[in-house]
Amino acid sequence: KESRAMKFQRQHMDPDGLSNNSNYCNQMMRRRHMTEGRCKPVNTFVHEPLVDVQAICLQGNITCKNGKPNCHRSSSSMKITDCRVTSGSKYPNCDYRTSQKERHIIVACEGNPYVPVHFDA
Ligand code: UM3
Repeated sequence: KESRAMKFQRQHMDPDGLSNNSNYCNQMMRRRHMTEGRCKPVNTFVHEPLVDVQAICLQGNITCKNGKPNCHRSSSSMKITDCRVTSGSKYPNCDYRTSQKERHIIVACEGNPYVPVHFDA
């Protein structure tokens, strides 16, 4: 079974990916199996080395949007791509808008080893 840590990597990690084309989200959301059963409405991919994203679990501890205490904010800004389903998108033809950004990101971490399991913001 896929662990929560592996699920985070499938849904949110694309270290070598360049999203410099408007089809990035359409391709990646399908390739990473987030368009099965429904179109996942919002999803962020991070274009930084896995070790750097795992290291966020050791950085500033904050409260998550759901009120749990295990969120962490990256001390540096990171290259990311936000994928957001378009208003005209109709399952099973999931259509996404691709937006490249550089932001501090917030992830939730769990387990031993203490690793990212959820993208909070
Ligand atoms: N989500 C992102 N990026 C955002 C906001 C939300 O990827 O900027 C994802 C994270 C959650 C889901 O999925 O939307 C519901 O909040 P996850 O827990 O599998 O990471």
